[in-house]
Amino acid sequence: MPLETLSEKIQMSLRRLTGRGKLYENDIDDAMRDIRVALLEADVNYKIVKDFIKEVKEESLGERVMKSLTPGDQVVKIVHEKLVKLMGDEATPINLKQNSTSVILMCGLQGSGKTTHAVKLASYLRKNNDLKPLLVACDVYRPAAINQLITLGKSINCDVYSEESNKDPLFITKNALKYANDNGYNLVIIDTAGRLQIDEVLMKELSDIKNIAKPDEIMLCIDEMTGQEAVNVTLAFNDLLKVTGCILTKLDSDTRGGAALSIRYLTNIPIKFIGVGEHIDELELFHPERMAKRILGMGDVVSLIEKATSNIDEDDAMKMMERLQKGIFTYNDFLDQIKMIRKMGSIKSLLGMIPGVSNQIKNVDIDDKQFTYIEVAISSMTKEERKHPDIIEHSTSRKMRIAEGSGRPYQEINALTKRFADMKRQMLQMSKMDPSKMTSPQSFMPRPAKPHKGKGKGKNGFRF
Ligand SMILES: Nc1nc2c(ncn2[C@@H]2O[C@H](COP(=O)(O)OP(=O)(O)OP(=O)(O)O)[C@@H](O)[C@H]2O)c(=O)[nH]1
Ligand SMILES: [Mg+2]
Repeated sequence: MPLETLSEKIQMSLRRLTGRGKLYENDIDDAMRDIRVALLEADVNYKIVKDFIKEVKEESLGERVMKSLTPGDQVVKIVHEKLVKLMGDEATPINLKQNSTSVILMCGLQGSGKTTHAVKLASYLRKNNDLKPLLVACDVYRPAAINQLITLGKSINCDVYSEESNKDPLFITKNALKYANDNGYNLVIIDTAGRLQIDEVLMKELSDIKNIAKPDEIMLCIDEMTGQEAVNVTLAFNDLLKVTGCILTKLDSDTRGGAALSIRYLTNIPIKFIGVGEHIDELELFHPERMAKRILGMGDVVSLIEKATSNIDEDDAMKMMERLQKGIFTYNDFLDQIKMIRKMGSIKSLLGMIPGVSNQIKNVDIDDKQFTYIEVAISSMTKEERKHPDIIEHSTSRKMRIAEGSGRPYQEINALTKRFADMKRQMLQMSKMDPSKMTSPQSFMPRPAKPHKGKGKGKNGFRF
């Protein structure tokens, strides 16, 4: 889980304040000292830490807290508000053109995640903004870099423009833009080369590509593992390129959180996305509010719901609902449900988004392999058995055969059939409720973000 240590330490110091009827100045001092250490250990810039603690303390000693019946909760609220402010208050939408081809230029140091995130963005914007993306391979220095982009592009069925014989990124950019216009692509994402350190040749090349491509977004990939050094890297890239947004990558790794909490405050460049895994789906919009909630262990139900909405197909969910209303629930349906859940990520990461749960499960080993065992067991059932679960439930010989076929113990298969029967009963009971009062699970959820078309904002972006 990202920022786990920081999150734990802040929560621990705040927990000592909550649940008490009265707080004294030295209670607040103690908590602030611990939070200060936690932030410094997370590699947050010392100036930010100083300002942050000062503001939180001042407000915590004010009337709003001292006169409150739940002063500890008020301090938590203040810490939350200040964290949100530190990270930029509001989410900043991506800049895209409405009626012509948008261009995103990726940049960043070597290994910061440019290629992976070029592809993640292509997939994300195709899904959420209905765009037709073209990835462009402008890292011409390593043949492997072009192949990496081609392979990743293929994995999501996205076209990649590359030129094997051409070693000039400027020509490739020009040709790619023409190719995109001639072939109906309305989003061009340019992957570029990285260097270990900022060097003049690279910057010149990026700035030449920028002049040709006139990008709507210059996205800087920043590896969260670099801590507060990220600030200097961002400032250096910004000096030469006028970066329009950051993607904070590898937030799933053992990161300390320094970059997430420092970049916006010290550079004024918004973090627009976060990369939370190597997989192409593991990209999220950056919401200061939600990030602050995650840090404070207040859960992030909105992100959880969004994950569900973007990964569960509405038609599939409706079909399943209709089948349930007809009293049908088979092992095939169960398999489909498991697949839907698995698409959203690991169970532990999903549970961690529920308020109050992340703390309780942090030392619990939640084994996603259980799902695999169920899938293997179901795949060892015959077509007939999957459609008519009843014929397995009371047949020892069938259960033994399934156990043997799947390599799982008999007791496990026995328990699975019992649990399945219980689940089926409960689901069918639910589906017999007054249908006029029923809603599909999907209708509780917000719509996936669509390009913002409303008046007022002037820019094309997401609806939040
Ligand atoms: N865990 C994790 N790994 C990531 C993430 N993003 C990228 N990676 C991994 O980091 C490594 C480098 O990513 P790339 O996308 O190749 O980075 P790059 O900036 O294109 O690298 P160069 O082209 O060499 O400059 C790869 O092994 C990626 O799988 C992320 O969000 N989380
Ligand atoms: Mg690369």
